[in-house]
Amino acid sequence: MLRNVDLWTRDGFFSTPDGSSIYFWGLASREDGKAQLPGPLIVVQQGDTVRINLTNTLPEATSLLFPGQEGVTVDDGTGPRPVQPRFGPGGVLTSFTDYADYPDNPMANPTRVTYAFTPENPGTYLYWSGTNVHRQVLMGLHGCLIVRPADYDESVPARRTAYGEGTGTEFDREYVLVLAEVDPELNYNVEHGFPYRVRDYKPRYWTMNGRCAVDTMLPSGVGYLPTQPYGSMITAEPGEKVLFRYAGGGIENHPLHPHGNHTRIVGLDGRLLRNGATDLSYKRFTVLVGPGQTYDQIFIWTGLGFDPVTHPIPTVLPQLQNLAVGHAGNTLWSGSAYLGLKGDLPVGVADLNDMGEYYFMLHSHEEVQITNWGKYPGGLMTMVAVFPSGRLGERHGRIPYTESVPV
Ligand SMILES: [Cu+2]
Repeated sequence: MLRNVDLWTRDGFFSTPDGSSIYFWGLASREDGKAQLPGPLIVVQQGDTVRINLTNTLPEATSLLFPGQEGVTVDDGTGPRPVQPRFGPGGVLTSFTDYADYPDNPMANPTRVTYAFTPENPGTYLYWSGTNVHRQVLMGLHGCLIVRPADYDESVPARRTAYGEGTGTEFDREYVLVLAEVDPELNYNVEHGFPYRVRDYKPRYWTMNGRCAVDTMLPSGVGYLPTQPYGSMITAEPGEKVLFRYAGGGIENHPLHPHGNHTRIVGLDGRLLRNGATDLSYKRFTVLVGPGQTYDQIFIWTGLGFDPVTHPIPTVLPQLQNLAVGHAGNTLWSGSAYLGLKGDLPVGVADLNDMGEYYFMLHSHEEVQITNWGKYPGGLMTMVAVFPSGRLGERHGRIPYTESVPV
């Protein structure tokens, strides 16, 4: 199937929970749309003909690279040709790939180019600018590309997989976490046309799907974060297979873990961890997501099936007076150690727990990365919420075929 994706580069501002509004460069999926951080999630299928139409409105040339895709072509109006690095006077590398020029360039090169490729392998990929990478990728020109396997069928559990039927990558829900960092000095200097030395790069904010905690836990598409549409809240029911797709969009390492749980890494950089019949998947607690890497993982929470009558937790549970609950005036704790039950909370503490669901953190273990300009909590942090069986509904953690419109 032909999949046509239109992208426009734009500038804009994004918000941080400590009240900052930061200039950035991003991609919009409509001509009159806002730039967004990260770029639009692109979902295609193995074997599709994918066409990415990039229109540049920024004050410098820009481009898109598709690491992991082969045979990428570019068409600037003169017919498709293989992408290649571009060199300026004196043989100086000016771009890792063919670019869309900036609108006011007196050379009058095209400001719109079309990249095309046929994804051969399912998995999770990144896309990002290949021009002035040290500035443009960090300014926000990066995003995630999901390639569904050729036999993907959301309505058939055996075919709702990351890598195809029989690969052990079935999932009930899936979540994408694109990780990056922000040095507001860079953004400020680009905004005002001031010089900036790359070696001075010092991030103060870390973003998960373009947001800093605690905004990461807000729903997708909230109106007060118009340039940061993607939430990172993870929800599941006991025993479900939850696919985590981590993608390293910045230039730092991000060591992520969900508290008290391992994940099984089934795919790395868009490749299934299997050699012939040999399963090479493995379990990890902390996953070090390097720049440009992607990790596909299956997470299963069982909770060991504890029940207050038939299968009690085999220890003496602390009593309320021995717990520190709700020092901020509210709590997500249910008051009970058992899933689906609620218990007493200290007087005056507001109860934010809905139905006895569990919450635990998923965060970076490089601890400066869980601050917003030095203030904890922030940055690369979100929550996993486990709901009682049958109570969550089907629509959480289902990524539709959005952004890439069939022609
Ligand atoms: Cu931790």
